[in-house]
Amino acid sequence: MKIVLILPKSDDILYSKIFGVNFPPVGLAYLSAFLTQKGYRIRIIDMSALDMDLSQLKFVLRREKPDLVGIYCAITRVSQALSVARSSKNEGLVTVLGGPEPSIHGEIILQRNSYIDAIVRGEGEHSFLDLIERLERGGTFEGIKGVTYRDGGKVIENALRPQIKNLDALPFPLWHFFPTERYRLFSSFPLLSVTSSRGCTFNCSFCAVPEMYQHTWRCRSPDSLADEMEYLAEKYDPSVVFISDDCFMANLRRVEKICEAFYKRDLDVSWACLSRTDIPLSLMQKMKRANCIALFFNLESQMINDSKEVRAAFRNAEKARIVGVANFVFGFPGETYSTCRKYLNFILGLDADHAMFFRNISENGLDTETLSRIEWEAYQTFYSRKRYYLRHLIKSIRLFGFSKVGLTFAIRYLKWFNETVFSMKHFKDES
Ligand code: B12
Ligand code: SF4
Repeated sequence: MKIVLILPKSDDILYSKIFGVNFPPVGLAYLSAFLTQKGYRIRIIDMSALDMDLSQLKFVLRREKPDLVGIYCAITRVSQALSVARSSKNEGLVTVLGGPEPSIHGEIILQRNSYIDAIVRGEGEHSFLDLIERLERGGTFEGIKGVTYRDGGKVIENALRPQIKNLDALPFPLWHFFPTERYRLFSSFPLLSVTSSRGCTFNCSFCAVPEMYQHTWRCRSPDSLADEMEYLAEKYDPSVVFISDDCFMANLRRVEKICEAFYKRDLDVSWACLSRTDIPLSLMQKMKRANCIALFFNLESQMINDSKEVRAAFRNAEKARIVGVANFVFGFPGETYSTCRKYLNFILGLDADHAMFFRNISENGLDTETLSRIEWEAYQTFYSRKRYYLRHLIKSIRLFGFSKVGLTFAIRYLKWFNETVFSMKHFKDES
């Protein structure tokens, strides 16, 4: 059976334009490595990175002649994923959706869109494999754990699938099947991703992760992660590897062990991860020693009330010579334009090296127009501060001086930084 896995385009996301970033679809990468190991021929179509439209997709599908199309879908890709599914069905193919959005809204998606045959909920590897094998035998999807499917006019949600116990057993992604030349940060640094754990035991109301992973958190061993980093460094030589976990910092002792494993092997690859703010300086220093170059601190509006911890996190990152990035999502229910401005002022006072602002589009929060306005204003205000500009320039030169990235990259980064800051200023002048 021939299978095509597709990453549809995303809604317009400002951060990807500003930071010149295309994240590699690491979920599809693990899924395809697993299916390849089981003997299947997988073709990847990253429509997002390739900027491919539906007519080009149709052409590729006709050329490839797959039997089955699997489509990744998160909230920022829903309309594009549905269009891809419709086009695939028009080509007479079996269409299956996976990823966070169908994992939590599978039934509704199937009820409303008759061109989708099935949805794989949560972790994809075993459920998708079972579904493929069932198709090969000409059977229905009845009873396949983790799958929601259509049976005539009815939508049937099969039971949950027990999760993979040993994540170390999963094969490493085969990135040469992906358009890796398009996965870049600041438009020039080759970027790849790994995951070291899955799930989260917290229960934030806006988040899809707890339901996707049945309120559990599982992790790989530090050695398994170090093996994958070594493999990536040798085979693909990325400038940065992003650890794309739901909750990488769930267990700080484990993070420490991971750093020790990286350090022992003298891994020549820089990495970055999402982080909470209550990380001690000693751990950040260990992370730096293990080549961590950036921490993306997930900030929440409530943190403004306890700003001491947040300020300390950025101060410590600076002491450890790690780039501190403020990650902030605007527009949760109850927020207004003026509360968002208050959050922004708080972020401006943090001495963050960079800031990534997102819009909450998953709930009935702020309207799109206000969200767009605050998002732009946030980037513009953050990057057009004179004091920030000078400080960051000096800091970057110091950081590059100590890091393993080459002179060419340092120059490209500073070029990006300069252009970004000036384009923000330009925007401000115009408005
Ligand atoms: C890292 C991350 C980011 C990073 C990088 C994003 C990237 N593109 O890599 C940053 C910080 C930039 C980011 C930004 C945002 N993110 Co984000 N992000 C994540 C996070 C924590 C990890 C994603 C990941 O790599 N997972 C690891 C891989 C292994 O898992 P996976 O992709 O889910 O794949 C597995 C299964 O889903 C399944 N599967 C996947 N595809 C398919 C396809 C088929 C056919 C099948 C059968 C199975 C299958 O099999 C895979 C292997 O088991 C997820 C949480 C999550 N678990 O999805 C949130 C998440 C995807 N983000 C989310 C959101 C909302 C956002 C933002 C809009 C900001 C916000 N919070 O409002 C922005 C913008 C999104 C964008 N367009 O990029 C939501 C999406 C919600 C939803 N209902 O879809 C999530 C789920 C978190 C949440 N709060 O609920 N994000
Ligand atoms: S801590 Fe992060 S991953 Fe866990 S439920 Fe909250 S937002 Fe989701």
